[in-house]
Amino acid sequence: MIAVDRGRYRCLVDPGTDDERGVTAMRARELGRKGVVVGDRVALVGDVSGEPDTLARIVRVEPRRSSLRRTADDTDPFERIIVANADQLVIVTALADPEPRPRMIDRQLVAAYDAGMDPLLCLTKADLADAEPLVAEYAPLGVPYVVTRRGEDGGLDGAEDGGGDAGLDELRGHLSGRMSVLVGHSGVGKSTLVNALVPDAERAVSHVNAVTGRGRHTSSSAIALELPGGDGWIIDTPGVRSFGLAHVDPAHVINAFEDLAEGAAERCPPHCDHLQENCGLDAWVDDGHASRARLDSLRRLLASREGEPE
Ligand SMILES: Nc1nc2c(ncn2[C@@H]2O[C@H](COP(=O)(O)OP(=O)(O)OP(=O)(O)O)[C@@H](O)[C@H]2O)c(=O)[nH]1
Ligand SMILES: [Mg+2]
Ligand SMILES: [Zn+2]
Repeated sequence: MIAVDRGRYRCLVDPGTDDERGVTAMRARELGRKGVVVGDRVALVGDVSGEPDTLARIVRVEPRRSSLRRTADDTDPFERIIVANADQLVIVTALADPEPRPRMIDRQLVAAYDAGMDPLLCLTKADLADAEPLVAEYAPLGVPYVVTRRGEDGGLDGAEDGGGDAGLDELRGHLSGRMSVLVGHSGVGKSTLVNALVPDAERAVSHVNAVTGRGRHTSSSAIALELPGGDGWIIDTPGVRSFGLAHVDPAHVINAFEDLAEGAAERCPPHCDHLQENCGLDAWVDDGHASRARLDSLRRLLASREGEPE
């Protein structure tokens, strides 16, 4: 399923074959309360010809390989699945307009680790501010990153003139052959990236308010688009204000840190949240098994689950 609009689900049937076609479907009653989200693999019955004015029915949702979830805030027990079956979470952050918010990045990293997705940091608008300070802050985490900018010709990272688009090319390399989902605050440039990557995407992008520099939630629903040459999929999502993490299990987060997970298994008391005095990871680091910067970063991520959501 690649897009949903007012109860109508757009599905791609027989992808990659000569019979590939878009089919519009509705939920069948037998689905019950089960949600269908972008990225889901579904079974269709009824008219699956894809002809105009035809409507198929979704009767089953296949088990998900991954689900990206968030809650409205940290106390909200009701979690929403945003996207299913994605391999990679591209955390899009503008270097300016809007200002980067490291706490939001941290929370999205936690969501990626919890979902078992590979995170990628995408720092946009490098034409407005230097990427170096933010890159340095995230270096201990070892999260891969790319930096993009608008070139003088108005194209993203000089993509328009066929030169100087190193950042965009690097991004293409990371996206190749997988299903990736772009997340981030409104106005950071997610749809702009999608338009640069998928020539006929025609995603609406905001006209930034010159006073606030803020986008106005231009994209209103998630959509999956195939990259040129069938080289993977990219999912554009609407900007979110917060990324509630009520559902996250800290054990999933530490499992993303191999060097520290081993120490936690050996040295920590049961159910350690790794934030208290009796945590065994300080000694693990003192003994030279991992760096202090790594532990500090892990603790910052774990702590990002506490307090006010951003
Ligand atoms: N200077 C500069 N502006 C950019 C860059 N990338 C995007 N923008 C601008 O930022 C504004 C917001 O871009 P969008 O692509 O609509 O942002 P979005 O993340 O899709 O926003 P939502 O759909 O609201 O979540 C637009 O005016 C873009 O032209 C960049 O690299 N440099
Ligand atoms: Mg958008
Ligand atoms: Zn511990």
